[in-house]
Amino acid sequence: MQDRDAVVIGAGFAGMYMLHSLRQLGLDATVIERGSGVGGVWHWNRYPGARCDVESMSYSYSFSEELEQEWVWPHRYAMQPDILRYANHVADRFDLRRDIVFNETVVKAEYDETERRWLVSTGAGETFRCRYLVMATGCLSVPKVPDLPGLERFRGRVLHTADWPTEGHDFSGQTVGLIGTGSSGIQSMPIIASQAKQLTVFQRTANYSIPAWNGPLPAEHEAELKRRYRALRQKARESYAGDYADEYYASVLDLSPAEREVQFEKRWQEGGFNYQYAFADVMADERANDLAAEFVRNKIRATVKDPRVAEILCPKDHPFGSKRLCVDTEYFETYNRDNVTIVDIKADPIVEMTESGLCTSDGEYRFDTLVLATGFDAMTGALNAIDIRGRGGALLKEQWRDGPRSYLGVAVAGFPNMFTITGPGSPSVLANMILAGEQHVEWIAGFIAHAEANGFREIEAESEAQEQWARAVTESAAKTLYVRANSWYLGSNVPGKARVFMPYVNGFQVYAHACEDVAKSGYRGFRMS
Ligand code: NA7
Repeated sequence: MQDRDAVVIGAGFAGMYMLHSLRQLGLDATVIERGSGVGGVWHWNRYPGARCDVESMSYSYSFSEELEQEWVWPHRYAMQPDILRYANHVADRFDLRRDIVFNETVVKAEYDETERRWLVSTGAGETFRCRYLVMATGCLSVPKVPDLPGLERFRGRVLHTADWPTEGHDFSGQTVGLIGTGSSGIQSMPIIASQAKQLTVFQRTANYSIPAWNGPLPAEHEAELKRRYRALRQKARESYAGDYADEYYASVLDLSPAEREVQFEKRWQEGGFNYQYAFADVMADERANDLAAEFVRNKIRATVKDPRVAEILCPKDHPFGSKRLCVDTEYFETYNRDNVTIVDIKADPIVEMTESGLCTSDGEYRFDTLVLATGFDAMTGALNAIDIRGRGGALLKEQWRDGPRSYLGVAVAGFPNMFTITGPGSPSVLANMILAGEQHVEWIAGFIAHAEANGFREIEAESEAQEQWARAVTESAAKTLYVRANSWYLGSNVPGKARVFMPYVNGFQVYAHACEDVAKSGYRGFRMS
């Protein structure tokens, strides 16, 4: 048994900063990480084309001015190897590794009410006892493998984008099947197609995607951003998506048809998420959403030469942005290659896997390698994978059977001294994840400092505050078009998972102010003893 002031689970960006912040409070903390290195999602998702959809100058830590000034991002949007290099640099620069235990999976965390301590056990049989437990387990860290009948029969190689082999995989000369056309499928597909002899994409739902227009970050532009970094970071903290690029332009419906086309085209040419976030009514009004969606569909029709393929690729059964928007590099263009085929598996469903490929109702498709870009058990998957037992031995997973409930996305009633970073009920997955993580870490560290200074041994969300927050999360989502898709935001991508909208949709800035207010009020909604 090892005693610590705090245990943090997960050494992604949130976990690393949490460790740094706990040290600054003078606390003795250990991070337990199941992977062999830091970086979390960027450690596992090594598939070709993996890239961040938030610009790199924004998707980076803001807590250290020296760090943000010295680090050089080579591209406008950072590729996975660069982000992982950055994570490793941070771990070294702040000497974090000495307090991180790698290659250990936490299987159980149990609250001892008498001692007011958490007992955290790993699969290797190690137990840590601590006063504070911080779950930095990530929102997209449990890959989802689809239940394909006969998958075990397939003789070729199966790769999941979120569990990519460290040594990589060369598709040269291979025939490849790809299932999944979310962000991971859309990012990896053009690169797989450029290497493979033949690629067949099995698409269940067509997705909206905006070009990234990625490229080298010009040195003068970088220098200019670095000069204005403080102001830009502040702007990001006051924005909906936690990104300094985020700016409300206008309501789509207030624009004349001609002006609308100009504005859609402008955002399209800028690339990335701003196409969604620049317009105030796109996620709130169906008519505005339809116009934004049709503009994207027309771009697809203008890009993909075969009209039949273009129509398969045009999303029609969910509102624009209601599934996480994708940001691509030549995704639609790649369907013009001779070695790429698309199969619409909604029209022609997969029946079973075979030894050499898969069968749909139309016949067999053969391939050497199957790539699963089939997503994650998002937001609650990693928390529910651990046997977390709070007051009275209550199991978190059981408590969340009908959907997760938390106070501010950081704390759960009945689970004292435990915090969740970017947990369900927070806006993190709709925002810049590094900034969202920083905001949580700073708030949690502030609360812990408050508890330490006042001699509180137990701090816990009150059920009533939690219920109020959970209601606000659900009710605000219900007013938007986000709830109109079968997305991972709603848990509907995982069979049997409760259909509850998990992120807080009112914006990062509104959320951060709510957290600040709670802190300023002396932590309203928490019981402290
Ligand atoms: P996503 O966005 O959840 O996409 C998963 C894709 O896999 C999506 O197209 C799914 O179709 C498809 N899928 C999942 N299960 C199946 C089965 N059983 N059969 C066929 N197709 C299936 O995951 P990503 O990894 O791409 O991205 C996750 C997040 O990472 C992303 O949102 C960003 O935040 C970064 P469906 O739409 O469910 O019909």
